[in-house]
Amino acid sequence: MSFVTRRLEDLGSSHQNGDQMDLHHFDPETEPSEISVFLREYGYAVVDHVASDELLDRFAAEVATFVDASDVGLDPYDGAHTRRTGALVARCPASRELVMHPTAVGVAHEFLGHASAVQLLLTQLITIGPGETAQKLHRDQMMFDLFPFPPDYHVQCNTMWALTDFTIENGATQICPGSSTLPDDVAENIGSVPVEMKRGSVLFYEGKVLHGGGANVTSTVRQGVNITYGVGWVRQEENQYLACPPEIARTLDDDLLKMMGYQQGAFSLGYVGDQQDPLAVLRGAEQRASRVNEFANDNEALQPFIE
Ligand SMILES: O=C(O)CCC(=O)C(=O)O
Repeated sequence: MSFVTRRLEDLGSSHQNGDQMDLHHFDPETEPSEISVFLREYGYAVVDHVASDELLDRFAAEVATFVDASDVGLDPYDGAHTRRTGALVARCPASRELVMHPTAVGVAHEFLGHASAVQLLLTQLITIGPGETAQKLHRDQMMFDLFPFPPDYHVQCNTMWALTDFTIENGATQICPGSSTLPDDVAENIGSVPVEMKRGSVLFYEGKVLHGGGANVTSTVRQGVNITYGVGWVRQEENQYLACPPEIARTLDDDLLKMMGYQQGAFSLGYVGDQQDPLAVLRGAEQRASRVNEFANDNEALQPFIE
């Protein structure tokens, strides 16, 4: 029996019984490779207790005034009671530790290992307020102009860090496990499951899985730090070069800058001017960008182009 058929039968029977499907949770010591395998099969993975209270308290203090100044959404998709606060790398130094957290970066590299480079696509604190209704379920990869990526080509690897506890009542992300390869009409009918998790836990989900923010029927907010990663050759959802101005970018370390896009996205993508390396240019140095022959060392498919 195929995975999809098995999944549909599981989901069908659990819904008929009125039961809610249990989501699998990993412990924080789990190897990124194991999390990535699960993510590939089910479209999501939850890892408990990854970020410390100390880090999240620092982040919450740094972001608070920006949240107050963020507008609620203008349409049902963004949410009339939901505030989205971006540019986190520039505004909140603590967010840099989340962006570069070894668990997140490890899973992103495992999951997107088919690409020459992995880059940051988005940083956004999503604050779902009381009275918010459920967001329409969607697949994030649709943002790439609805390009029909092949079923086995993953373009992104997303994280949602719980800054508050995520509960069914306060708007926990809703996910349809196993929906990634199903046609929309079938996937929409299998139902979604709320990703309940404690503050400091992180939900991984990929670009093909149906998901959406939940309804908040409590009197308090649900806050999730959405940090997404993608293959190096696509346009970033949040423009990192402008969201983080060069004077702040120059104070950041190389690994974070490379993740933000100050690297080549593939063998001829992202150079500056006369084929200069973007990180070197930011630092005021001169260095030729890598050419196809250097990328060919790691990619056999490029060999014919250098022979
Ligand atoms: O806030 C959430 O739980 C999910 C949000 C989401 O999927 C989106 O805004 O695209």
